[in-house]
Amino acid sequence: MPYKRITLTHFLLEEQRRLGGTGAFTSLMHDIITACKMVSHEVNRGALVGNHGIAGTVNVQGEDQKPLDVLANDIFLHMNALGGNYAAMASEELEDVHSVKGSADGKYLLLFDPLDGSSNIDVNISVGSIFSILKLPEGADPTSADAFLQPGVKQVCAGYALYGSSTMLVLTTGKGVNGFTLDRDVGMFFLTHPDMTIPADTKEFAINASRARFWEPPVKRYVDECLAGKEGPREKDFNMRWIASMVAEVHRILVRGGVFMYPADAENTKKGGKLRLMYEANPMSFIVEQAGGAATTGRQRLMEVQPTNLHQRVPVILGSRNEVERLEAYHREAG
Ligand code: AHM
Ligand code: MG
Repeated sequence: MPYKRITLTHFLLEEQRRLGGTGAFTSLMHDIITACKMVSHEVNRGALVGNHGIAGTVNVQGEDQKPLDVLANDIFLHMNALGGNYAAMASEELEDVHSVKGSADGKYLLLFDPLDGSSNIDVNISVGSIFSILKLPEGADPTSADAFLQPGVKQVCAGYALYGSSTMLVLTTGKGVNGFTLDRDVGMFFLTHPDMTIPADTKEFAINASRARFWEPPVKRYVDECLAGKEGPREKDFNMRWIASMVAEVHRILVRGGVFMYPADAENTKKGGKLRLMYEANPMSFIVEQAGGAATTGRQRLMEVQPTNLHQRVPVILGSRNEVERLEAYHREAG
């Protein structure tokens, strides 16, 4: 059989040739890939090098930081500053915009969650990194958060790295979604999941059911109908999953379909929801839409939400198109 493996580097160079790019984008992707490989290495070494437990610091969200939250954030900041492609960066772990010194020519803005699902680190369950790339608007000041406050439809690239039983990098530049698996011995990502697509229908949903007492009527109706199975109005049995690691949930949905919900509820609605719009919901929505799925707050397409704050939270419902549309209809009917 002829040898056919394609590296992520070759894949990006091919894209660059196709789009007639200058190489800036390929170089910037390289920095992200290196950062993800380094974080993967640290996640993998875990307790051997003291990467478990808590760091003793609290981030801008008021959450206890884990040593790996801090380390992954430092790796992302350092590796992505080296190429000079970014004018500035923003992270879940930093209150303010991080300006990149000496990058007067940087034309892009990088947003990231360096280690999502970090409550799973100590129990050795999958975590991931999420990133979103925006263009620096003409004349905008990259040291101000205002430059970043662009709706998700403006993203030029989004992706995630999943540190699971294998490490994967999944990516979109607005022309479909492709998945790459890290070969640790070679030190390279190889294309293993070309043209990932989400089936329109599903029999699997994901929600943190411990919050059921706070749910709004449309979410409660949807889940009750799923739980009623074959005898209920949906006339089929549903399965349920909750990993508490959004990267792993979205990856499952890309591979076999499903719907993921972290909706607004009576307890989190004052804060706007649980998940962060700019570096969690938007990049995942871009990927999900590019794979043929849909992403909504329940009342609005997620990527059309106009951000007003770097760390703004938002309700998230995403995955198989027909289920997401059903949830939107339930929200409309509820008023
Ligand atoms: P984090 O960025 O602090 O890790 O929080 C985001 C995570 C998501 O990955 C996941 O979907 C959610 O929080 C789980 O929340 P909960 O613990 O309420 O189930
Ligand atoms: Mg997160």
